[in-house]
Amino acid sequence: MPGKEEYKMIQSMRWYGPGDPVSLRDIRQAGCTGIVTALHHLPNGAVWTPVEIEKRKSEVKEAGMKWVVVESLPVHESIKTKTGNFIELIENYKTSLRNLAAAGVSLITYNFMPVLDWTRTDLAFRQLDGSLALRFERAAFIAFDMFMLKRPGAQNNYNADERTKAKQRFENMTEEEKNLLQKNIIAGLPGSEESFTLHQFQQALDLYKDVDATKLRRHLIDFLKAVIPVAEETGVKLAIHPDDPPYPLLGLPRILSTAEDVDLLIKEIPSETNGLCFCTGSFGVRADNDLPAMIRLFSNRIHFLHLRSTRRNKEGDFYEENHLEGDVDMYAVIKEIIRMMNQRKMSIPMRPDHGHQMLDDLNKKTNPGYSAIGRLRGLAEMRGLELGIRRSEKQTP
Ligand code: DNO
Repeated sequence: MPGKEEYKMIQSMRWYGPGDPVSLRDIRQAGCTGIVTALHHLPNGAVWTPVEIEKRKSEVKEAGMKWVVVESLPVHESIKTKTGNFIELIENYKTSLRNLAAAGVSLITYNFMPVLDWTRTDLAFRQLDGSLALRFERAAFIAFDMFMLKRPGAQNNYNADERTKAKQRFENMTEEEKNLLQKNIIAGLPGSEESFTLHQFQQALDLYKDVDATKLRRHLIDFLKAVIPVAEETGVKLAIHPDDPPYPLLGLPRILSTAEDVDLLIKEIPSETNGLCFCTGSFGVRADNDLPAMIRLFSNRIHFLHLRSTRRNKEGDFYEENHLEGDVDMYAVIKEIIRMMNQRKMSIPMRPDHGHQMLDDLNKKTNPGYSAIGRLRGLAEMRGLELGIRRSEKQTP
């Protein structure tokens, strides 16, 4: 029986594959033993073959680490809308799960956000210390929606004050700023599976005109009912990533933003295989999401951890903070995680999610949010925090 102190967060980082400017060696030197990666070169919906999986697995192994989490095995838009060849796509998904399980890669992250994965308006929000953070600015986002995309009916999603601020914001933008904003929103952030032109983007949104939150939730449940038996049979765990940001955007439904949303999903599919990627940076944008309470509540379903912090303001904007600052109480979060791991007698993979672009990385081309040094800083801070909490708890009678 391992001792209590042996259940530790498995320190991991995301790696985008051989084209990632951050190397496996860099990640190893940051103190990681786990790699979170996906076969990004395969088109969304294609089967992940044993050959491709083995290739990635051995690259990671040769660097002295283990492929601990797949992020993401993407769910095709046709499965989300239940249109076109969705049945075949679900079969492909099952085959990929079987192939991954056979290779011993048994933790899979996915999301069910329509059209867009994570969304930010500004990828270089300068901090007082000169580092750059990712930011979501509500007025800029509404300006994009109403005056650049010109989405039919967009004005109905915002109140008068928001519309006025967005208009002013738009009128004060240079052409260059407009282009950048559009690119940031629809050209696909790293790890997003889709990338669009403005016209394609509106077409993608139109596919959801008859899909409201109830319907989307039903589609998620149907998808899970189809794949969970395969996951159970092969020992794979699924971990859904929450909506980022955790509220509807562009009139699209969002169904995994709150504790209530998670609860609904669990009630429908009680199997523990149906789990969560607990992302503090996504859930934490909402003041009504009590993160430590959610960890207690969903304890046995938290299969994977994304740890980072954000800071919000009254306007509905937020930016990504240093990992130990901002609105996420990382001390309380990690304390709960330690309690959860001890209770479940298992270690859970964690990645520092994003980090600021800083130091030497300011002179390099990096994947927004995924530069080496900012993530290393976050990881090191949280590693220390975990050790400190663990030690102090051991000393408490
Ligand atoms: C962003 C990531 C997301 C996440 C997907 C999971 O940094 O957390 O892109 O990988 O939503 O499917």
